[in-house]
Order: sequence, then C-alpha cells, then structure tokens
Amino acid sequence: MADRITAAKVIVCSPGRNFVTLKIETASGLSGIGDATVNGREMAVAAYLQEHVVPCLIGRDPARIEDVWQYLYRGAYWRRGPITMAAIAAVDVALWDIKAKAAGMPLYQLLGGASRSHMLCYTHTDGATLDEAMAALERAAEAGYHAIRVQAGVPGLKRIYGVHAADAPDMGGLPNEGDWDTAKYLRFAPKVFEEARKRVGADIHLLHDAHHRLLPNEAAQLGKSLEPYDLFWLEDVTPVENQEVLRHVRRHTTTPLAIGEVFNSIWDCQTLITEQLIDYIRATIVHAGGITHVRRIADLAGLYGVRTGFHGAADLSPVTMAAALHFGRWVPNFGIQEYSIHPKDSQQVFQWDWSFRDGYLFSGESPGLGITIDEAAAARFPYQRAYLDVNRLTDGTLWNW
Ligand code: EZ4
Ligand code: CO
Repeated sequence: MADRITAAKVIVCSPGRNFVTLKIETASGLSGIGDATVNGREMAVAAYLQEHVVPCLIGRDPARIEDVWQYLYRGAYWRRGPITMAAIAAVDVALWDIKAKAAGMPLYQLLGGASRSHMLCYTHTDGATLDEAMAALERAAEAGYHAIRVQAGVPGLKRIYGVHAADAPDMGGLPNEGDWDTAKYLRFAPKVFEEARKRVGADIHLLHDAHHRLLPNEAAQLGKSLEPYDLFWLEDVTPVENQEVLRHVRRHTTTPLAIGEVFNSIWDCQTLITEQLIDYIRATIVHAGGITHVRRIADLAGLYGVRTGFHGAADLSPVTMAAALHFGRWVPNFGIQEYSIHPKDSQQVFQWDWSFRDGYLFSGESPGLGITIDEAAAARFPYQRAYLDVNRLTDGTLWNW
C-alpha cells in the first residue's frame, strides 16, 4: 500500500542566522527535510508553507514527487517568484529525502549515481583595503582552497557588498546601507586582480562577484579589463531582469560569466542558456523549486555547454548544501560549488554527513540527504528579524545591492 504524508512542520530557527526548514513525516515512519530560507523574508515563506501548502500535503503519497511538484507549481494560479519557489523547493527536497531513505540509498544514487568522487568548491575572501584583501587571499590559498572569490574595498567608498565593514551605523534593526560608485569600482577592480595574480600565481582559480551593480556596457568594460587575470568567473554583472543585455556583454569579453543566484525558474535563464550568454548557472535548489526543477535547468544548461556553479553562501542552510552535494555528485555538467562555513550554533540544530577536505566537498553515504534537524535544539534559537543590506549611489540614489 502507498505510504502517506501524515504531518508537515515548518521550523524557523536562528542558530547564528535565520533558517526555515520543512519537516515532512509519513505513516510508515519515514521523515524528510527541506530548506525554505529566503534571507530577509523568512516569515513570508514560513506563512506560505504553513497557511497554503501544508494543508495540501496531508494524506498525499510522498512517492509522487513529480505530481506534488506540479500540483504546487501549476496548481497555483500565482506561479513563480522567490517565496513560492522556495516553498516548493522545501517540499520537493523533503520528498526526495524520504524517497531515498525508503530506497535505502544516498540521494545521489537515486539521481543516477556518481559522476565524480568529490566536488571543487570556492571560498570567499575580502578586505577593506587591497593589502587586507590580499592577506585574506593568501590565507585561503595556504588553507588549501583551489578556487577563491576575491572582494576588496574600493578607495573612497565606505561600505560595499562582500567586504566586512566594522563601522556600520546603527540602523535600529532596519537594513544597513552601502554606498556605491561604479566609476571608482571599474578603475580599481583590475588592480585588485593584477595584485592577486602576483600573490598566488596562475594555478589558483580566482572569482569575483559584481553583485548586480553594473549597466550592460559597464559590465562589458569590466569583463574586458579583467581578461589578463584569467578569472574562473565574473558573477552577476548586471541586474537579472533583462537576460537580453548579456548579448552585449558577451560580444565584448571572453571573461567567463556566472549568473543566477536569485533566479527561481528555468524561465529566468532560458535565453542566457540557449544563446550561450553565460558559462555557469548559479540558480540553486532552495531558490529554484528544488531538485525536480533545478534538474531541468541543469539538463538544459548541459545542452549548451553551461555548467553548474550553485549559490552556497552561509544563508543557504546546511540542508541546501546537503542537497546540492548529492546533486553535484551526479550532475554531468557540474562546474563548481560555492562553499561558506555556517555559524557554529547551526551544528547544534543540524547534523550532517557531508564534508570538506583539501579544498573539495564530499557528499555523505547515509540514506537520503544525510542531514537531520534537532527540533529541541532549534527551539533554543528563536527567529530574529534580520535584513540584507540596501545600497545607494554616493548622491543618495537607491541602487541594486
Ligand atoms: O548576496 O547569499 O555569491 N554570493 C552572494 C551572496 C548573496 C547572499 C544573499 O542572500 O552573492 O553573498
Ligand atoms: Co553572488
């Protein structure tokens, strides 16, 4: 007889930062978890799940992952968007966890088995000054990372994305505000990578994130000016609303481009992929509808020589990392995985079997996703409202963060 879903619980906790987790339980005694965290909008996803999704799950056969996915996506007239797709992702990943446990297999086996033994990953480094950024880069290289993202403070700007700022004014719990000047940034960025190559040589992969700040022609200029330094990728050069503007960027630079951590469906990257305007697709499991949907994105990407480079900052929970590593173990067109260490207290809430060694990531071998949540521990770390930053030009104009 088919198993059935008996309960679905939304667990919001803050062991160092906020995470939203969905736990699904079945009549046969299996359970699975999925991540639904959207940083800065956590309670919107929690409510979407609690009020609208959970009632639709009870009684359903957990084995029918595709049908549940279609029911929640196609069956909701108001489709897509980060909140909806994160909620669907949490259900989807929890159901894959359950299916893999029922099969007694680690999840990557269900997806088609291992294409590789381990996964290349990259870490973040930053510094308020060029010297501090280079010291951080050298430390990461010494620690054994093969791929390193480099962000450096721009002279004349106080607080910019990716650079730890000690002097942020108290905003009374509202978002911190950064400042931005594209001309200053475009002049400085090549100097950072010229110095970075001098410090770590040719073999370390260097990455950089422009975090949606540039206009199309500025993005083309940046890509061109960084060509001598052989970047692994340049990320999110323009805001994501217009895929078409990447045609201009692509015509003018061979610097590899990665885009899409904020994408939530295949429609967000269809043009980027089919016109080969990018080299790496960043859309990942929690924000793009789970394994069921990201597999479609990855397969489309594979047809066009685009590889995966999943978002993996610390605000994507260890549950998403577990899912990404099973996915990465299988997906034929794997490229690289972003890797950030989660706050220490998250280890009290989540117990996982994936690991990091010698600059590489390894999926675990236990049945399912290989991660569990301790609900009593989660209750000790209640939700705390927090926001991502906003960003302004130096004249006060609100800009993309
Ligand atoms: O800004 O995860 O490449 N990584 C990034 C991250 C994102 C945050 C947003 O939630 O751009 O730092
Ligand atoms: Co990014």
